[in-house]
Amino acid sequence: MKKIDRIPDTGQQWYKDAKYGLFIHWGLYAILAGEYKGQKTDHISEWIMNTLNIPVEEYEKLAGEFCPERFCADGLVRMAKESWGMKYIVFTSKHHEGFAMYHSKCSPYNVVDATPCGRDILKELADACHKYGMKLGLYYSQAQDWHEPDGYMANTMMENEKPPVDNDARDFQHYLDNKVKPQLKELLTGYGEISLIWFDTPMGMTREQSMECISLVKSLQPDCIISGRIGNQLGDYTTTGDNFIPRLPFDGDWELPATLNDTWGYNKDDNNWKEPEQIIRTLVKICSRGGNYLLNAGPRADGSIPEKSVEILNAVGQYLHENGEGIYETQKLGIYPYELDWGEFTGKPHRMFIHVFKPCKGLGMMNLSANVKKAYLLRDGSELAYKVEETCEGDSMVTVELPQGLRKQAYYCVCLEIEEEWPVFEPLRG
Ligand code: H79
Repeated sequence: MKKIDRIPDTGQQWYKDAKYGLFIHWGLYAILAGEYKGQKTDHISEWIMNTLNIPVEEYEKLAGEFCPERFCADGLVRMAKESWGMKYIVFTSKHHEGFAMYHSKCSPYNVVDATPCGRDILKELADACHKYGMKLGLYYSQAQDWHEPDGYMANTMMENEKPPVDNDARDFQHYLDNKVKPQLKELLTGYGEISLIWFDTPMGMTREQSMECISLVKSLQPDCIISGRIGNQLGDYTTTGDNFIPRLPFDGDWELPATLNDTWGYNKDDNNWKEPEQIIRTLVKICSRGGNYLLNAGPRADGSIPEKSVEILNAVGQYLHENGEGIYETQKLGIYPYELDWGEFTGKPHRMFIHVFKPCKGLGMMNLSANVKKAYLLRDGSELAYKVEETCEGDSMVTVELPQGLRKQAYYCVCLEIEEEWPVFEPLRG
């Protein structure tokens, strides 16, 4: 595939500053929770219609069971903001299954017209986001739509045998003109400010078709950001592979979409949860490399968030509550030449943040050259002693000294105020 040399830029300061957002995957797949007629899926659960080859007429019937009696948009948005420290939410307005989680006038296959609950879930969420000043983005599957004869469907390694789909035989333009564009128009005109559209899996979309979607979005809401997966390298930022962390600092705006366990949609049997510590370390790495972390929660069919997800996100939120200054609004740093087993750096002009993940006697940083003016514990501002020196080999070295109490702790952050705008990381030399 030809890659275009262009540094993607959203032009939106809120997005560059946000660093941490909540992805919400919710649709009819949550009712199945990873199991259909006694058969469990081994794969991401929102793909169950595809991987277990469930016929459209069968899958559609799930809508009749959708009953989100425990869903409270207000509570969820407040929790995401206040307890979890998230700055934006991206919600699945329509995933590959084709079901609209809002009141669509151009397809009756939606959460108001096709379910007994009759609630416009997106309206509830949008109202709560606007109330709490939470930026709202919408996931919209623009290419795959397994409910429509002309939408694409990825050919997968099937658990149930089925003939391959011939996507080339489908009238994709017809689907684009008659479902995607009218629905995008509804989403961007009926729910107030929409800050981002999260397109996904462009598959065979042409450059012109990607452009048609972009032009429509920008004509309705010019500040709305387009995700990297609109296709044809036309997005406003780079979306990394799902759960794939770039190893190095990466130019331009970018975002890592990630799961808390091994699925996006709810799966009752998936207990492979990441530890909060791992999430924190990943968040810090992403910040030091210049990106945003879009971390997923998959509500159950009744709208409740799995307790384990809440527990993990609360713990990460606690770290952010104390150390958020070293996360939000940070910018990409240069490449520090050593892999530290105890921590990781983030930075803002004239400030370097040392995130410490293990008990340490002191924080020694070789090949860091900076005129340090002050070192302090971020969570309470208490000053720490430090030394700026040269090693016997002639390398620069900054050491932050730690009081006894701190030496036993982990998951805290130290701020260095420095004279330079950015610290200099000296390369290794012979
Ligand atoms: O929305 C989430 C996923 O459903 C979606 N992107 C994130 C944000 C996504 N689309 N495609 N993929 C993820 C990757 C697809 C992987 C596949 Fe498979 C491998 C498709 C077929 C083989 C996993 C295994 C899904 C079905 C079988």
